[in-house]
Amino acid sequence: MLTQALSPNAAYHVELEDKHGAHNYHPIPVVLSRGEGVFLWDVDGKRYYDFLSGYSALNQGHCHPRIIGKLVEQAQKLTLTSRAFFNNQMGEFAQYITQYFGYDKVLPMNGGAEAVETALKLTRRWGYAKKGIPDGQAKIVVCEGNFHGRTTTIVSFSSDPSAYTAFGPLTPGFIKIPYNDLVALEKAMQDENVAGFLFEPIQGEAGVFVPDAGYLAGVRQLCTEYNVLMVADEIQTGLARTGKMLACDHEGVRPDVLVLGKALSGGTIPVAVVLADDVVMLNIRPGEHGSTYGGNALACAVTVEALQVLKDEHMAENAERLGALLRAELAKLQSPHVNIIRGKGLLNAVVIGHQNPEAAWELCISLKENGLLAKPTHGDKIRFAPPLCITEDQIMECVDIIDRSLQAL
Ligand code: IF1
Repeated sequence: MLTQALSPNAAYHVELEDKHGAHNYHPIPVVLSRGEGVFLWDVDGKRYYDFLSGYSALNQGHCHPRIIGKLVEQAQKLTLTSRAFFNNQMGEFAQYITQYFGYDKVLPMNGGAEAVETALKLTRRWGYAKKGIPDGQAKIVVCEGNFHGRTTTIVSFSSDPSAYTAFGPLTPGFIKIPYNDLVALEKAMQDENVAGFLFEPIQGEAGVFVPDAGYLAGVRQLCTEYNVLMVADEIQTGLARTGKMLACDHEGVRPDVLVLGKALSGGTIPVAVVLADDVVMLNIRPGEHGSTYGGNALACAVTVEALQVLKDEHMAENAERLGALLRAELAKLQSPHVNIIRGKGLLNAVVIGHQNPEAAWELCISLKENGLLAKPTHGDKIRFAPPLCITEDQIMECVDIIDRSLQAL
């Protein structure tokens, strides 16, 4: 079984998790106990490059000293009051994040799926209050291949059977169209009950699928023309990951509703937000939406620091430059097993081609042996997304690890 290749110490943790934890994951067999910057260490002291970055929650790197410093400092003063009372962190946080991204208002939640749910409720509410859609008739357009989280409503419009099968009854009110297809989008929007278009500027779970140049600008134009809210889920693509602060910045477009999560707290605590202007946000009034932990003092303080670190350390520029380097160096390897290399900034994926259907998994095992952690998705794709503090020398060392692992395939 899984634990055979592990040290007794690592096997101990894996067996406990297997025995007492739900079986909703299939991890790479490595047990980690420490992280710093681009590195992780396992329980036996072996060091690895982290090429997953907690699915982009760790853009700033593991245990960033400024973020951990703020976390500890605030944790010793005040962590949570609930929104039944005011706290002395939320106001400054709200001012900071709305100015940072250029929106009137922020609504803080915790996990990404919660923030997406919030965006869906805001979109429907705007549809009724401002667009005049008859009650109960609002529709939201989404894309095939989407990933927006795991709640019952969100899995209702997934096109991945493993996400929705036997979790019904499913929530109605969603129209699915192909991704990267402006013609299909325009056709869907002709239905006057469409309130919004929810999409990822780059599809993450689909295997880092980058749309054609002009897609984001086209989406913006159609949303404006048809009076439909442009709702961008930048939970994975935002916060400097793709080489700009937001992936939408690559085409200079501003969504009406912006959803962020993951790296908002630099991998420390769950923080996700929805940003929008008053015309959208003020349709929800006191008592109509909320969350016990949303906007807690600890999260607010940590988020301000994590966002400031992204700017102070020029992480978007670093992602842009080193992402281009990574893709160019991987292409030079000319491996017969790498069919496609794609991505933007440091959000990248390779598509593995091999007669063995387990090749991507085996490559990840071999990468692990050679000191680099990555995880396959959909069988044949491997995401290469290190923390954005990685250096040029480190990228070159990682390319060498990938080269050696590919050759062993
Ligand atoms: C898991 C993928 C990444 C997201 C977008 C919302 C959420 C996510 C665009 C929900 C979450 C995750 C969750 C993680 C795997 C992962 C993922 F492979 F599924 F696609 F990152 F690439 N919108 N993405 O990517 O956020 O509720 O999880 O905070 O283990 O399920 P959450």
